[in-house]
Amino acid sequence: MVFIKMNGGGVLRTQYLFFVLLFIAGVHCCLGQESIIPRPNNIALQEGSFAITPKTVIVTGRKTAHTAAFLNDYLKTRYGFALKTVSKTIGSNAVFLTAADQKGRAKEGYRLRVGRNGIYIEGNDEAGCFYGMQSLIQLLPTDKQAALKVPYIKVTDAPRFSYRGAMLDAARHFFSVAYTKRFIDYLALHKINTFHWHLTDDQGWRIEIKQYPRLTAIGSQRSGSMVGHLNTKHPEENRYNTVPYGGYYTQDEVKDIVQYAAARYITVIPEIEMPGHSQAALAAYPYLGCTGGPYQVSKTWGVHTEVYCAGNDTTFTFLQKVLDEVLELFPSQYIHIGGDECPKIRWKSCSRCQQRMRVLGLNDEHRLQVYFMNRIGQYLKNRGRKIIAWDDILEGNDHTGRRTTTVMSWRGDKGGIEGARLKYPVIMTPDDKCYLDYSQTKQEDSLVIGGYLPLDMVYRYEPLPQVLTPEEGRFILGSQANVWTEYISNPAKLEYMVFPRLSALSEVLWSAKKDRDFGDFKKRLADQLQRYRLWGINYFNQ
Ligand code: TNX
Repeated sequence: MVFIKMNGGGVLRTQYLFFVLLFIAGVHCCLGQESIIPRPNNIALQEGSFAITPKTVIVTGRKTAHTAAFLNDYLKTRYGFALKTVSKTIGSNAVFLTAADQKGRAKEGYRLRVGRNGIYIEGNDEAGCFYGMQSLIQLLPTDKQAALKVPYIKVTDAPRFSYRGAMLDAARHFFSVAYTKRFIDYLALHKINTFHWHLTDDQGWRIEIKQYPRLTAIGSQRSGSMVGHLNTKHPEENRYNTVPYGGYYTQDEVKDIVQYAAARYITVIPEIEMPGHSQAALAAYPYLGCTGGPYQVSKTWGVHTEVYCAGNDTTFTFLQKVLDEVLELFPSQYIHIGGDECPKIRWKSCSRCQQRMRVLGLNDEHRLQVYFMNRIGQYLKNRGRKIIAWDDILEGNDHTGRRTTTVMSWRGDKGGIEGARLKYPVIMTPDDKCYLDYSQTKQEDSLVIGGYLPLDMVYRYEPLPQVLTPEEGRFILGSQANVWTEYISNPAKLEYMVFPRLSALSEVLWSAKKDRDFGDFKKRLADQLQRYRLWGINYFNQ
């Protein structure tokens, strides 16, 4: 554009300027800039660089095998060659990987040193070594053809929060096994350590349960999907297509994904929603609802009236058997049991629910939900697991019981603040700061759910609310990006919504608060976007 508008002299001047800029960029590069995201705690750049060539070896052992494998896979797919792995070497043309497991050192922390004698990554534990390798990856050129020169550098680093999550809603739209793995890779590249997998909802049940085959035979399929936005005020205006939509993960696929994530130090937490957001399960087994149905796997987004019957013991038998299978597949300490947005309309007019309330002396339906969640929570606790639930779990609760639930605060910070004050462990996922299904631009062409959450707002998000005392603040385990997929039907759109906002959140979660600086982040982001190109991510360009 600039060239077309200018006269001849203008073109010359522009060319001159171009070379000056190129020169500055060259100097900039040779002085050894780095652009690691999330920002490490300490970095010291030195003059000189180490070249990784096909002759370089990786010195690795049992504890660092996953790290070596990821690095080699990365080098192979991005630069076309992998390195030989050895258990020791006397040479210095090597990447030395160690995982110390020393008590007293910061969990997931690492030291990375690049110098004349090789590249050394010392993890405080296995995961730490993996994260050191992630930082090393970000020191490599983003040009596939360039020599793999790594600047001499010393990095010491450890994360600020122990829970660094991302949630993907696979229920509203289904993402293939292959793509889900890719998504997990992207999380690893951002030093995220938890993948919260939203597997069931009104619009689809996505996990095979052998004892209840109709959950997938019926519950994973819907007869169409919404076209355009959900209109809650005028439901008669909602429009739908008639394209059958469905998909689910077999148990073998689930195991494969859990293992794939584990090799990247990512824990997969499954979410099995209850008592609301359960219409797909009711469509499969109508006896689980208060009215007995018939029900359909929903085509409409939003909150649904039909929920599991809380008065029927069969509901609990069903959920317990489902969870038995889920526990076999997911070794995670936590199981997410939902608990959000459960209308009480059906319970109010259900004789069995009302009977249960009378017997237990519960004076309203919120209490019945507390009973519901506690009963399942106890079942899981007896099997050595802990539950996570959305902040709705705090409603109607007298908080006399033990704090076995971790609260996921989604309706702003409110639930998290209340939860921490009541001494519940808390994960912060406030919708206005962490919902990556919200629009990142004021002029969004594509369909989005609403809400405005630009990059800098994510970056400036502080998971530790100021109003909490240090004592209360200790209950905040970390934070998580949530990606609900009502209006995200394919990987390209998903990536457009998630990146680069996940870069911003990764820094919120990992880096020291005092080092957070949006201007500095933006500078490093330019390189990160180049890396996104290298990784094939369809990111949103500001
Ligand atoms: C509310 S966040 C929900 C989800 C929707 C989301 C849309 C939460 C616990 N429940 O079911 O997908 O809003 O942003």
